[in-house]
Amino acid sequence: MPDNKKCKIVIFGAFGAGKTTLIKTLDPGSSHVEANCAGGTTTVALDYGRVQVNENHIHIFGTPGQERFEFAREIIGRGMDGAILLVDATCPIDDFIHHIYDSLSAAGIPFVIFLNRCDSVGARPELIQKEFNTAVIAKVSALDRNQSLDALCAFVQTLPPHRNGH
Ligand SMILES: Nc1nc2c(ncn2[C@@H]2O[C@H](COP(=O)(O)OP(=O)(O)OP(=O)(O)O)[C@@H](O)[C@H]2O)c(=O)[nH]1
Ligand SMILES: [Mg+2]
Repeated sequence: MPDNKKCKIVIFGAFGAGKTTLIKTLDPGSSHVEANCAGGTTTVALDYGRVQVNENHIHIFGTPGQERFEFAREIIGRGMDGAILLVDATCPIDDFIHHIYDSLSAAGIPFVIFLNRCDSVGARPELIQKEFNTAVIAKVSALDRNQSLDALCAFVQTLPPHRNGH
């Protein structure tokens, strides 16, 4: 990524996959619009955080994972330079994840799949990876800042020039 540039990255993924956690880890000063739900919180609007790497500003938006918030995902995604599809590596892939994958592919948005919760005993990233054998994939734990930051930076550096700066 060239110096002195900014880019918009949007994180998509299923309910509870770890999108908000990833943004909190990347930017401890990030902002979140959440509601209480059974045993925790759920995003009901969006997350926003910012990461600066050298002179480059990466603006990161998190989307709600509940299916009824499709309209919010559509709004938050406008003008994005790249996307992260965050997948819980402890659960099987479902139709919702395929829907996001297909939508990003059809729109020609550069995206990477982060296989999350790789710190958990039940994680099976290799099994999930097989379902997306044509996509760029990183194994992460959204609780681990170095891992998450490295994966984010590696992805942003792959963005074509017209998408990694304005
Ligand atoms: N062990 C482990 N727990 C995680 C990880 N990522 C997220 N979690 C936990 O998973 C729960 C849900 O995470 P969230 O970040 O709220 O998930 P979300 O994708 O934003 O969920 P929605 O906003 O409802 O779509 C929280 O209790 C997190 O602490 C991870 O990599 N490892
Ligand atoms: Mg969330």
